[in-house]
Amino acid sequence: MATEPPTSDPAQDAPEVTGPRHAAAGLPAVQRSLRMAHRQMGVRRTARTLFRVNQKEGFDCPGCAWPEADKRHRAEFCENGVKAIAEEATERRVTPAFFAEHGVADLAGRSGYWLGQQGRITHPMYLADGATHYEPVSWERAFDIIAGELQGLASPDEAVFYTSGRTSNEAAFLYQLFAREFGTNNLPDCSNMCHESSGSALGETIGVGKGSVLLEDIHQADLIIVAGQNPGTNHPRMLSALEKAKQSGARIITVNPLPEAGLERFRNPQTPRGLAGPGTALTDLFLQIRLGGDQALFRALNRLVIETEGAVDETFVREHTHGYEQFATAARTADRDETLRATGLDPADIDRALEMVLGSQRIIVCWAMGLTQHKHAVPTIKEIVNFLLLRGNIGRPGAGVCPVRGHSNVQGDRTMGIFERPAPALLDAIEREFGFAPPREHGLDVVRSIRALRDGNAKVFVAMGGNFVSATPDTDVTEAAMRRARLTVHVSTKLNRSHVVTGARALILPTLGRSDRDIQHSGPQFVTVEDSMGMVHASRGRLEPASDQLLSEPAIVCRLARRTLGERSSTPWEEFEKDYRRIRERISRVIPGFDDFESRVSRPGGFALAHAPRDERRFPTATGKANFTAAPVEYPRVPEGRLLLQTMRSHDQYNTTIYGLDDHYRGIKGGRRVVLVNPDDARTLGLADGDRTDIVSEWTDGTERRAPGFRVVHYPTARGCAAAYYPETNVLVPLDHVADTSNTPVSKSLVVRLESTAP
Ligand SMILES: Nc1nc2c(c(=O)[nH]1)N[C@H]1C(S)=C(S)[C@@H](COP(=O)(O)OP(=O)(O)OC[C@H]3O[C@@H](n4cnc5c(=O)[nH]c(N)nc54)[C@H](O)[C@@H]3O)O[C@H]1N2
Ligand SMILES: Nc1nc2c(c(=O)[nH]1)N[C@H]1C(S)=C(S)[C@@H](COP(=O)(O)OP(=O)(O)OC[C@H]3O[C@@H](n4cnc5c(=O)[nH]c(N)nc54)[C@H](O)[C@@H]3O)O[C@H]1N2
Ligand SMILES: [Mo]
Repeated sequence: MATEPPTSDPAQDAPEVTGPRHAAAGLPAVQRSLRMAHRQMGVRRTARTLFRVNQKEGFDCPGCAWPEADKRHRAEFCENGVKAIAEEATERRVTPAFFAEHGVADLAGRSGYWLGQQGRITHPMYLADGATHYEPVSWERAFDIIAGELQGLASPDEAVFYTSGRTSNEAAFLYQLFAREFGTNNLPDCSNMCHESSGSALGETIGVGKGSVLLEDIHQADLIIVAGQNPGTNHPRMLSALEKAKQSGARIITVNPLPEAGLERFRNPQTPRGLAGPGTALTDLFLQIRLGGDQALFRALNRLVIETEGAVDETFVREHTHGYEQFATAARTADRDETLRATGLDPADIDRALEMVLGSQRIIVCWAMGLTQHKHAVPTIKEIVNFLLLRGNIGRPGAGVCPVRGHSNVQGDRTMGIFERPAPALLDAIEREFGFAPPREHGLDVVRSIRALRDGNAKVFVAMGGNFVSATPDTDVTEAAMRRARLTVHVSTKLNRSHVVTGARALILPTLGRSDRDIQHSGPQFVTVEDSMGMVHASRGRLEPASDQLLSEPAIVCRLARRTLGERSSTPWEEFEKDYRRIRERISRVIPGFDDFESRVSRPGGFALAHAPRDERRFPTATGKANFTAAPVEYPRVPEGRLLLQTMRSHDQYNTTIYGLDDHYRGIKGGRRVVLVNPDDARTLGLADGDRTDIVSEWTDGTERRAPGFRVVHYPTARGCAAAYYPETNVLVPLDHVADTSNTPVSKSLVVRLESTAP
């Protein structure tokens, strides 16, 4: 039976439930975030910091990847961005004295929330083989330890280099360069658990694995479909863009099993009407879909479009697409009863959606984890591409695909070559520029890395940011896998569970965050990032770092590379560390689209990367056209007496970082161990609101996994569906249950039963 990682403290978990809200943001949101900022940073530091967020001369918000508008407000941040910044710019410190007081066993018994609340890590720390406590270590010695372990491996492929999505372009470029010069493509990243399905689907169908819209397109669309995304919590600045679109006449369809407050109504704190008045109603049509029903929904809409005289943009289809006939044949067989079973929707809702689609000239579909973390995520997103292609909604203003990315630079990290399956063209460019032969075999993604660690095939694990053991599936398996490593290394800003579930030896390397000043030999440095819409811009931190022992991420990679590769490498690591312009020079020669990088990124606001489908309706796919695809429709089947569970974020967390215990818009406070169940399902299952249950996931291979001690909350989610927070429920997700093609863990569709326990 699975045990529970102490992400939230079961003993102290006492959720109070007041029911869902129906509007987001407004003055209370600003007040909530300022209270937290004052607690972490004090009043003066708060004011100094917040007015630099997302300004042209300031730093990029470490919150989400939503782009900044060209015309900036004085306060270009949101409630949850403020929380992300307060977490990073906190004045609390985790010092060597802290580690002397708290041994690893002690820390391993603390909740993730508690660990995060202790503050910024100030010194490099080392956990020796068999030691009970981390001890301070010099940077020199830390790099010696890592280099020693790496050099001792039988093959470079026994090392794994993970990246989380806050890492800057400069650091990411150096990190992949180092891994490849060392000799491996084992570069898993958080994308593997996030938008990998989007990249897979878009790459094959439109030829570019990124979204095809800019912020202006959102403002100009006349229909925006938001499917599987909760922007009120996870991309709050997106609500301003949706509001603006509405004010120009756009309509919004929301597709979600949950009624999310942020999509119902938005009170924009930057306008008088939003601050004190009623705000703007956003959603015109709410399709309360069953988990995993989206492919069936879009297939049904596609059939209806095809069958409507004159609805297909035939010129576009003829000139720019491939595979229409085959797709249309498959779509015509879409079965109405099956659609209703898969989606749980009312036929009238589908008709109303069709009417809105046919009445619109410029359609954008936005999505996030609600679509990407399913077994059939890739075909689902391909069906959305089919949907947009049918009416020519890719490659013109106000229309396109809009996967909304998570981490603030997760898209940029991929652009810089953080990918376990690099394109040959990237490797050729690296070889030309740096004169070594990078490995050509594909490396390990997240799930495969865990298997390799579990099976003893990977022995050294290095993480550039993130919290690998808490973010990944099958917590028990993953933790056991990590403990088999010889050495685990984390480049981190804050303490987390991955620092206490370690290999035989472990290192914590403390680094600068986005808001911190970065001064190197040639003077103050800036780094660059790419947002969800392919805009690249500079980010300059100004705060005094948490201690004089911190090194920047680029500096850490450069020193590690020099120490590990030694004479073998002719890469000028020392020059790179001294002056990040030298890194950007190389990026401009290796990564397509970055010509003249330094001067373009020095312009206020930065520049937009080219995107062939968006800019010129050119589709660089295998067929040279945009591809229709005709995958069979799939949806999760749920046996009698079982529910389908999604694992999602509360309003008060950033992935595995728990800010607090207030999921404000869902009206759940003071605890996180809740399972949201439709009241009708709950009655059928004999579960009263407030009952205690274990959540048990059941898999076709006959295995079960258990997360104990959840409070049942009657909540208006779609019938047959349930919801609980991540990462408490990651124990329930089996390592081997992943999306086809993208290999992303299926965190949004777990078949579960709820087992009542004594009150
Ligand atoms: N404040 C804050 N901001 C964040 C993050 C954070 O943790 N906190 N995380 C960042 C990261 S890395 C990411 S990837 C993004 C995540 O942003 P989201 O994807 O918005 O995050 P989730 O909480 O996973 O929410 C999934 C949403 O999809 C819905 N959903 C679930 N399953 C389905 C389905 O089968 N079909 C449909 N149509 N809907 C479904 C859920 O009800 C929920 O509204 O946010 C980023 N921004
Ligand atoms: N069940 C379930 N599992 C999921 C998901 C889900 O919806 N459900 N979502 C998945 C998704 S979308 C994602 S993206 C992953 C997230 O996986 P990760 O990216 O690995 O996790 P985070 O919680 O974002 O990482 C937080 C840690 O990053 C470090 N950090 C913060 N800022 C910096 C910085 O500037 N530099 C460095 N070096 N370190 C920094 C801090 O030490 C902090 O503790 O989780 C995935 N896991
Ligand atoms: Mo993500």
